[in-house]
Amino acid sequence: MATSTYHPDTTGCTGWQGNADATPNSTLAVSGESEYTSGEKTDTSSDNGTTVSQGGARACHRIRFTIAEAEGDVTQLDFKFNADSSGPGGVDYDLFVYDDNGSTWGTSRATNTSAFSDYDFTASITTSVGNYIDGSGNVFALLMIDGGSGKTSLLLDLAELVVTYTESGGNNRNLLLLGIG
Ligand SMILES: [Ca+2]
Ligand SMILES: [Ca+2]
Repeated sequence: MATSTYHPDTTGCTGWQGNADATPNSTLAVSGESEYTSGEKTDTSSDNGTTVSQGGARACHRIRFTIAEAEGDVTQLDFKFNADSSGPGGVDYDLFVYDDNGSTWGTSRATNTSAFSDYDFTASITTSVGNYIDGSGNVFALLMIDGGSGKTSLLLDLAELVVTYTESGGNNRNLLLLGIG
């Protein structure tokens, strides 16, 4: 097993900020979203207190991790989103991962219902991992305020995906050893 780590500023990856119309369902994109600038990709690629802020109702950050590993080699996806909030609590902050096979964001994988200054949203996928990787190697995750309060902002500090995979060549190496034997 080996791992690779991806952030919005990793080659091929990017993010968007916007305001969802509702709890995400089947639509991959969020209405009114705008893609991160290169500076915003950098700002969301390390947990250093430099954030990208999105305000308004159902503020959200949608990240596309484009992974280099072959889908069939991937055994686990581990997400970590570190964020700050401003304004009152009492709303849900939710992390979603897009199921490309079912064309749905599904249910929240990590939740915080209070205002917070520094919080890690984490989620791990260990079964049917290929369902979450599309035909172009894209994995999508979304952190959003799942509520109506426009007085709260969602400040994304870090978006990270760690991909665990079987190293290619393993089977070939075994065949080679059989050949020597
Ligand atoms: Ca932080
Ligand atoms: Ca940051």
